[in-house]
Amino acid sequence: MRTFTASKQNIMSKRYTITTALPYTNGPIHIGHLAGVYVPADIYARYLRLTGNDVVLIGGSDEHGVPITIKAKNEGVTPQDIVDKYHAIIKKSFEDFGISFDNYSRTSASIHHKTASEFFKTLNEKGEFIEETTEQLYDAEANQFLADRFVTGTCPKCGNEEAYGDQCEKCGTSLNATDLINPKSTLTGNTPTLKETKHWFLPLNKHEDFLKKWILEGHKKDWKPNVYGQVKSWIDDGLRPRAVTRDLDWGIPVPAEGGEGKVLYVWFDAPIGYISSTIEWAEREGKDWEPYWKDENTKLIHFIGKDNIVFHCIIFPSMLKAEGSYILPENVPANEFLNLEGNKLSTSKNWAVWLPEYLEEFPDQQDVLRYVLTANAPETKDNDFTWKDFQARNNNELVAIFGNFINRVVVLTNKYYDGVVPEPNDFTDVDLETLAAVKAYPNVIASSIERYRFREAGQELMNLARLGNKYLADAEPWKVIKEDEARTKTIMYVALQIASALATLSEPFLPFTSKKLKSILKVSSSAVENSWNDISEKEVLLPANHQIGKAELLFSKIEDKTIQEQLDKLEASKKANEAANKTIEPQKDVITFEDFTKLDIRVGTILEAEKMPKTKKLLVLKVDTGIDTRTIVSGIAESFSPEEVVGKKVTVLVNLAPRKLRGVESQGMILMTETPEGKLVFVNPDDNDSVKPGLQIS
Ligand code: B3M
Ligand code: ZN
Repeated sequence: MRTFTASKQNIMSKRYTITTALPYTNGPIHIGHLAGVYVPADIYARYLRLTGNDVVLIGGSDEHGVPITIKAKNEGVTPQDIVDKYHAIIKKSFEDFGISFDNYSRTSASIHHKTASEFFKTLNEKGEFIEETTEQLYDAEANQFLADRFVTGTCPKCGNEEAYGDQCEKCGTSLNATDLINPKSTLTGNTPTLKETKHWFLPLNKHEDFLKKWILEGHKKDWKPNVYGQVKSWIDDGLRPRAVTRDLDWGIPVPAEGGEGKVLYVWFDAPIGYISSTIEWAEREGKDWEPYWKDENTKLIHFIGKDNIVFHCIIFPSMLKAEGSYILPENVPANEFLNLEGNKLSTSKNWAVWLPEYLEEFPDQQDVLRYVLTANAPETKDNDFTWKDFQARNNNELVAIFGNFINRVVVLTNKYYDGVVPEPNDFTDVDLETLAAVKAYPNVIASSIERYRFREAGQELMNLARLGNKYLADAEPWKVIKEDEARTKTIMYVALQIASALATLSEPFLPFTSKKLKSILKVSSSAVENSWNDISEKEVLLPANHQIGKAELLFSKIEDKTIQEQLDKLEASKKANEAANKTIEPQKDVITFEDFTKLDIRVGTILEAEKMPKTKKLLVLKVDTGIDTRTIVSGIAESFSPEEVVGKKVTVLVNLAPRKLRGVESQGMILMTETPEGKLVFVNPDDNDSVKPGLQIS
């Protein structure tokens, strides 16, 4: 490990390399990605920049791995087509939501292939791998070795029957495919055979002592319990060699003799993507990348979801340690999972709020989602996103507290003083206490951020807005102005100081709102634009005689109708899933031909229809059966209105024993079927004119 001379910047500033999990480019990203990884990482990076640190926030697309090849195969395109499409969509989503990456790269980039290949070669030349020919799962029909998502089976640790060849997503255990119980190929459904193949293995067991000392002793206090606990259980279970190559054709070719037809395991190459993205950034900015990865004074922080803990706390650090010249992560503040309306977010079941769709339905309201996802972040346990809570936090906090306070301050300053910050007169004790309280907020919020408690930090920001709102409501300048001009000037001056503090301190959480508020207050990139530390250090945040701008709404109320539309969308997804997963009823017991001839099934025409009073499901029909016109009660009211069915030719079982339904005698049955989405459909006879009521169906 090298030590680099402190940069010219204020030596109080530290250097931070902040990485964010590289999303797989096999689909768009959703609210779970933002909540779990990217909003917290962005809050952290923005805060550190605002407090004068040297920060690089690194991201990129994870473009290798089996999920991408499966999607390409399903869509009849190449893996490169898939990654090109979704890399662009994901990169745009991050930009749209203000995730302030210094660089967002991709692992199909040549800089990454070069960096990962060199990393592998260095370890190989140092003898850090075990080269071994072993029996691996093989699907003869698909002529494909089965690893990662090409095979599923039962997890030997937790019994999850949908574990993958490299990881069980339920308990997080990392697996070798041959560990799976009852493995099944996801390509053909076949039970795999075993076939010999050579791979390179990283002997994690060799790094066990180092990991125990570095993590179990060294980070017991500062790593989150959910992270420390998972790592401890893996180490206690005993670490084993893990294959770092695969028999695949999509990925980074293995740069070693005997590596033909093999690629680096995606979880070997992807974390190196953090390094290659940093190199790409440094080359573009004319900087030296090495201090960000090799200076022991640099703090390396990995933001990830809990399913990536083993790769970031055990495998990647073992790789870095084996290579020998890199620093190790200072912290890995992994979040748990975010659920949606009580169910797990699922790409395959379309049970998600996709970021591109959110922006279509809530244009320019990125900060609302950032705020709500921060307020509900799954920091210590899985948490649930509900649209009702989204609406409540927007309307009751962002609109009613933050937005209302700012709007009042700006409207009244324009109304009373044409937008000019008034000269204050004597401060009361309440004024002085309020100004003192404002000065405390930078450290209060910082303390939460620096402990990765972003929910807490976001609520402290809202408490500052509450302070302003209460101060103004208690001071009632709109009344005081009638008797005491001098007092009103002081009240508005104090309120404007609070508004100015909110403009600065909101930036990590609400970057779009912060920018808008700075523009309203006319402080953007001017002498009166305050840094984070200014808020607690400067006596005056917004000086008298400064001219502010006109009022603009920062947030808008979200109506019930808008929320209902979102809930209806999810309901439709649920029905589509049920449809997709609906099992076909097994055949009933066999009947004889004689049994069948007992059924008298005729063509009928519905002549009249009306809703059965006090029920949602029943229609009372008048049906011309060709034999007679009779009443038939049918449970189709939730699928059809009376108007829709009058005149329809239908299939009628006419010799069904009459029965009373809600006091009405029903003399027969209209034959229907139900679609997987739960919609009833008539079993219609051929609709040509010669088909008349009374014709027998047999
Ligand atoms: N591509 C994302 C995931 O597991 C995975 C992260 C890689 S970070 C190096 O969902
Ligand atoms: Zn498991």
